[in-house]
Order: sequence, then C-alpha cells, then structure tokens
Amino acid sequence: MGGISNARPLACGRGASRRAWHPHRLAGGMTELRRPTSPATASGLRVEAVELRRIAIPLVAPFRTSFGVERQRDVLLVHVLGNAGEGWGECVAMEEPLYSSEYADGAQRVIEEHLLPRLFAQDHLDVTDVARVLAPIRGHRMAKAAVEMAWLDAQLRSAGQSLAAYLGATRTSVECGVSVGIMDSIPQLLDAVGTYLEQGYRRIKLKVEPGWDLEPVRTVREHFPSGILLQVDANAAYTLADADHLAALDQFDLLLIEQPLPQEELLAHAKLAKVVRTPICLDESIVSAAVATEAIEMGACSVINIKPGRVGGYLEAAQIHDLCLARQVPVWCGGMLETGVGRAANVALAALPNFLLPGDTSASDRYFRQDITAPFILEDGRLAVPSGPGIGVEVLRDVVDGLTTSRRVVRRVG
Ligand code: SMG
Ligand code: MG
Repeated sequence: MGGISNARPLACGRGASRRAWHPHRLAGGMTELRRPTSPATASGLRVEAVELRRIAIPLVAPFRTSFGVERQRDVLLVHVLGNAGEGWGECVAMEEPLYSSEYADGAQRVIEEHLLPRLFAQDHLDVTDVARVLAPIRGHRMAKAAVEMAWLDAQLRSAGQSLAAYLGATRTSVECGVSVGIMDSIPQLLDAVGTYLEQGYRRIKLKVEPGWDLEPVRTVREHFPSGILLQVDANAAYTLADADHLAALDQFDLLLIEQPLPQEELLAHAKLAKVVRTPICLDESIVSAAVATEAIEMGACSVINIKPGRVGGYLEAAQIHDLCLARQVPVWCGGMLETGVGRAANVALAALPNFLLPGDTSASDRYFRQDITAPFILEDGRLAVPSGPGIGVEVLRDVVDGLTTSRRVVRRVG
C-alpha cells in the first residue's frame, strides 16, 4: 500500500470532466432548479417561515479529540417552510467553540438576527443566490451552510431532483472510513479498531495529540493486517517545532496526516510538508474555495478534507471538489458527527468523482442508538447514496420531538 504523493497521477472516475463549477452548467437533466417548469421553482423559493430546532442526541460512546470530549450532540436543525414545500438543514457547529470559532448558540443567534432578515428581504430567492445575499455577513460559515442546505433541500424536493444528481454524483454508494477517538489505553484502542474493521470500515482514522501519537499508531499497524488504510488527525494540536517528531510517523505508511498545525498557519504547513513524507491533509484551515486554492498553490497540503459546514455550504464544497479535481488533488468527505440529515447530504457529496478516499461518513450506529432519519447502514464498507428528491431522507418527527430542547419559528413579515 502506498500513500498519496503529490506526483501520483490520479485515476479520476468516469465523467470527471474538468469543468469550471457552475450548477447550471452540469450535463444531462441537472438544470431543474431554475428551469421554469413550475411557478414554485421558476424564480427560486419564497420562504414563509423557518423553524429552528435544537435537539440533544446522545452519542453511543464518548468521542475524544485533541480539543475535548463529545458525549452528546447539541444539534441545530433548520427547517424552512416555503411556497413550494419544505426543506431541512443541519448546522454542524458544536456546543462549544473548540473545533473552530463557531458554536451552536452563536450560530442560532446569527441565523435569527443576521441571516434570516436578509433572506426574508428577498421576495423569491434561488438557492444559488443565497451565499451572495449572505456575503456581507463575515464568517459564520456553519450557520450559513445550514440555511443554504435547507433551501437547497426545499428547492430540489419541489423540483423532484436528488441532491446527488444536482451536485454531479457519479456513484450510487460511497466507501466509508471511521474516525477513532483518543482512548484511555492501547488495549481499548485495539478493541475499538478491531470492532470497526470487523464491521467492514475501509479506512481507520486515529485521533492523535502530543503524548498519543507514535505509540498508538505503531501498535495499530503491528496488530492489524499491513494493508489496512490508516491515517491520523491532530486537530491542530502540534506546532512547526514538532516537525521532526511528526516525521517519525512516516515509517507507518499512513495515507495522510490531517491538520497537524493551527488553522491559520498555511505557511507552516507548507514548511512541514517539506520535512514530512506523509501527505499533509487540511481540514480546519480550508474555509473556502479561495483558501483551498492558496493552500494547494503554496504546497500547504496535497489532500483536502471537505466539510460543507466548514466552507459555508454544499455549493462551495462542490466548487472545492472541482478545483481540486482540476489540480489533481484528491479529496474526501469529513464528518462532524452529523445526524441522518447531514449524513444524507454528505454521502451525496462524497459520490462526486474526485472523492477518492473513504470519508468520515460512518453508519448511523457508529454515532447514535436512534438516528432522526432511517438509519444509514454499512454494507460491504459502503453507504448507499440517497436517490430521492432533495437530501433523499425523511426526518422522523416523533424522534425529533422527543429529543427537542428548544424550538423557535421565525416568520416572514409582510
Ligand atoms: O463524523 O465521524 C464523524 C467525526 C469525524 O473526526 C471527525 N471529525 O476534525 O475531522 C475532524 C472531526 C471534527 C469533529 S470532532 C467532534
Ligand atoms: Mg479533522
């Protein structure tokens, strides 16, 4: 098994043309959103009300990273009610601003006070214009992504088109990996990894931090067949002064090292990439297509983890996919412990041709005892891409009601 080097020519899937991203330029039946087939979609969506739901959903096991421990998810769901139907979005901001500066309460406040008033100021709005209307608000990409996702779901549902088809998916199922948290002991880690491999996961990602890196990686490598795909994620826990220490990971034939250094330090990542042979993958640093371009051009990374929430939505995520494809930089789909709502959309995105590595798109039972949609089930290491209209899954209202901690409805005035 070899890692991904900058030089390795990539086998791109069929249909992976090097088009510039524009959702209306996609081939074959992918222009429905603006095609004037019905008054509902002819000029975009008129949203009458937006329901903001907070749910508390326990994880099956605590998930420890270099920045903290998650025991349950505090999820903000965005439910838009429009003239042509409804749509759902999931905000991936965590309860506390530890992964990045956004957090669930802050995202909700930004949505209520800054995003929705701008959107309601438009009579009808096409989803491809949502980001432009929200652009004067700086940052807050997870909040924007959740709203845009709900808009997209509503428009696609009313047009009868799946998100996967709209984005340009070329597969009907995607290969899945699993992210394994920092454990209290090595035996516990081996146990967890062994269970996931038995379940069929195609790639293992180990969370690392100073003091939990070489030893757990070495043990996992030695304990399991040498062919397993293995990578690590530091969530920005190191500094450039750790370059030699990180280079010691090279001996373990990892697919990649994800986000070793702080988010803002692109240049430091470029310097690190000269010392470490293992490909550097960026997660937290890549907040937009523009930053992705800069990071690639300066040699800060040779692989990108795409998370739609982190970059402001699925349309920006698709743009990043396309620019990476054009530069032969492989991408994979990250995860933020999403419910079935976010997972459905992530799996659709992961079906695009340049998603060349298994994603953190694990099955529902890796996260929750009871998901808020029909569960995603791993079959032969893969999840099926939803093919129904919009995100292609239905929200289980009774389950959501049972988990709800707060509910607010913001209505259009006038
Ligand atoms: O959704 O399976 C998942 C989690 C994958 O490790 C994961 N996510 O930095 O990539 C990452 C982390 C961010 C969330 S940790 C709470
Ligand atoms: Mg990460």
